[in-house]
Amino acid sequence: METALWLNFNHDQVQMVGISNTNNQNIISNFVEENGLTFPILFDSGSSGGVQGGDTYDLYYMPNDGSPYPRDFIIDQGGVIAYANNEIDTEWMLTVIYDLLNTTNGLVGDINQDNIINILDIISLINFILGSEIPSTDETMLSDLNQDEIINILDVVMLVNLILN
Ligand SMILES: [Ca+2]
Ligand SMILES: [Ca+2]
Repeated sequence: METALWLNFNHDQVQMVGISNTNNQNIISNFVEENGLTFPILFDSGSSGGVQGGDTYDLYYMPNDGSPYPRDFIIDQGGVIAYANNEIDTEWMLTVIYDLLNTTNGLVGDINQDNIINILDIISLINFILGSEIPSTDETMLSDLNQDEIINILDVVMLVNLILN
């Protein structure tokens, strides 16, 4: 989550928050430290301070189900839930995020704009990075996969992952 989602995207484009099911600061701090997290963690109010969770946890808790409550959500630009899952599925989350970004930006990663993301787009991207081709304004936007306003090897890595997935 930290590296695949939070660190990969410009935070103007994609915001990520964790929601703790406890208000026990020691438990939260240990979790943050163990996992090297840098995204904000929110409290679930109403927690007793143990690990039983607070008001929101209680609302969504489903006893006797495999996993007791949905853990991961993606909320779109209009405030509508676009994804909810009770198991971690980073690849699926990335696909949903790209779909949401693409509704306003064109097909990010499709640098030659032929509606397919494939090896030809990787070749164009590498040529831009090496300076052997100069990208147009559109191509610059489509080449910046992680939306950090720099075109570099990180965008190549994301494009390769997008094609392989
Ligand atoms: Ca293409
Ligand atoms: Ca970039």
